[in-house]
Parts: sequence; C-alpha cells; structure tokens
Amino acid sequence: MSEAVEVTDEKQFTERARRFLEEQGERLKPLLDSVEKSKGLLGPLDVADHLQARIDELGLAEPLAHFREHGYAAIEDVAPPEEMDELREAIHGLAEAPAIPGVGMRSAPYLLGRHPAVDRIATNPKILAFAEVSVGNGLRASQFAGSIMFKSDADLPGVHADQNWLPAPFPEHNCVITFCIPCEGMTSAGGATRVVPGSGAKRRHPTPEEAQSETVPIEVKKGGVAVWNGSVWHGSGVRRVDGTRTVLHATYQRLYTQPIDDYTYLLEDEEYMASAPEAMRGLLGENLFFGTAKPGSMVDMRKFGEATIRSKL
Ligand SMILES: O=C(O)CCC(=O)C(=O)O
Ligand SMILES: [Fe+2]
Repeated sequence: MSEAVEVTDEKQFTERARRFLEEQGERLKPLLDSVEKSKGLLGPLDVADHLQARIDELGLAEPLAHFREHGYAAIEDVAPPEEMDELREAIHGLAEAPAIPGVGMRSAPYLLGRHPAVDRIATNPKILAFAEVSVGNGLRASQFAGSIMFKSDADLPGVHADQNWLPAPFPEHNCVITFCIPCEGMTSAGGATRVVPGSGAKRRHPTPEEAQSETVPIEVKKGGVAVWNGSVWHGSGVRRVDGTRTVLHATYQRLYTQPIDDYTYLLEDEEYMASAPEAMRGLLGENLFFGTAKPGSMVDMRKFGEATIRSKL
C-alpha cells in the first residue's frame, strides 16, 4: 500500500507536513490534529482546538471576548505582586538614560535574555496563550523594552497603530500584539495607556487629524496587563501624580513577519539556553526554516514542514 493510500481523508491537510516531520511527528501531533480539525482554515481570533482547554483553564475567555470586540483588553492576575516587584527592579536597573528634565521618561531597550524576571514574564502562560489566539502559533518575540514614566504636565501624545511597518489595509489575521505590563498597576492619572475605541476595525493607520482622537485609558491593577492588537490606535498617557509608572512593553509577532528586536544571538548561547524557560526556544525562532538553505542544500524541510503547520493555527 502506498503512503498516500494510508492517509485517511481527514489527514489530507497535513499529509505532506507529516511526511516532512517524520520523527518530530509525535512532538507536533496535537498541532497536526488541530490543523486537521480546522481544515487549515482557522479564522482570525478563532481559538485552535489544541489551545481551547488552556484558554479556559487560564480564565482568559472574558478578556478574550473583550479583545475580540474592541481589539484591546485588560487581563487581571497575570503574575503575583512579587514578580511585578522583581520586574520593576530589573527595568530600573537596566534603564539606560537618566531622566531628561521635561521629558518625563526613562527607557530600557532590548531586554529579553538579560534578566530572569523579564524572561519569566515574556514566557508567562497567560500572556503566551492570549498572544497565540491573536498572532498565531509559532509566534516570535518581537520587542521587549522597559519604560519609566514620571509626573509631567505635558499634553497627551498622539495615537498610532503598532503595525507601523505594515501597509494598510492590515491583514485580517493580526500580525503584532503588544502587552503593556505595568509593574505598579496603572490608572488614568498614573499615565495608563490610552486607546481609541473602535479604531482597530479600520485596519489602517490614523491620519494626522485622527492621531489626536479622543481616547480612553486601560486601567490595570498590579499583577495585571493591558493588551492591544496591531491595528488599535493607542498612545501613552501622561502621569499627573507623584511616583513612577514602570512598564515592560512586550511585543510578539506572527511567524511570517520580521520581528523588531533580533534576539537570535541567544540561541547560540548554550549556557543561556540551558536555563532559559522552555517557551523561549519558540519565541526565538529555533525551529523556523528561514535562512536554512546553503550552497548545495535546500531549506531544512523538517523546519519548513513545522512552519506549514504552525502558520495555520
Ligand atoms: O507607554 C504606553 O502606555 C504605550 C506605549 C506604546 O505605544 C506601546 O507600547 O506600543
Ligand atoms: Fe504603541
């Protein structure tokens, strides 16, 4: 009997991938089955079969429903307060420039792989499951940057869509998702991120006039995060009270798009990889086929097969 005959009708969508994956088949079986279930046609913001139970267990159904309708959400109880304190310390320790008088902000760029507290929240199960619904399986780490906001009497800045290097109309399958992780929580007066309700549905950048649109704050208690998709117009708030707003801006991208930060050097660092959270491998693109062809050999077909599966989930 030929291999093709052994493949049942339901397996037709993944037949080629199953062949490329060979011994990797077991590791990826839940994903292969999940693609079969959706017949390779999982719609934008649909939850893939392999992910549904995790979404329910993690209590993400409610924020996900809000995100579906509005393109942004607040997710509560993502990490315990001690983890937020540690993250805050990490960002303050790694912030590069001293506060510039009048600017009201310090930044800590390029943070992945440089502090366990950053890596822990970057691979937080709630954040990863939520991100997967929006930007798909096989998602990549894109940009991890810290910011420290101080009290200011400046005007509110304008709004933008984070998919800034994508042409409009933006794809229906979202490509960029940003989690704003405020270590102290964030209130409107404390400088919470602000969004333009309804803007995400336009799937385009704001015009210069629209960049001054009315906004509403996403308020989040300590331990929670704010999240928005790459189409939602948003901007930073301004802090009107004493103290600081310390935020990790954690951005993830769909498998086929070019991440902002390049963290692939971490994959070469054996000592780092030996103790890095397991989910870091996927975020760094360890099993992606891009760039694997060499003189005399085509791209790595096992990795290619894996991408054909992950990209449909
Ligand atoms: O600082 C903020 O509240 C939002 C900044 C922003 O635009 C982003 O993280 O994408
Ligand atoms: Fe942004």
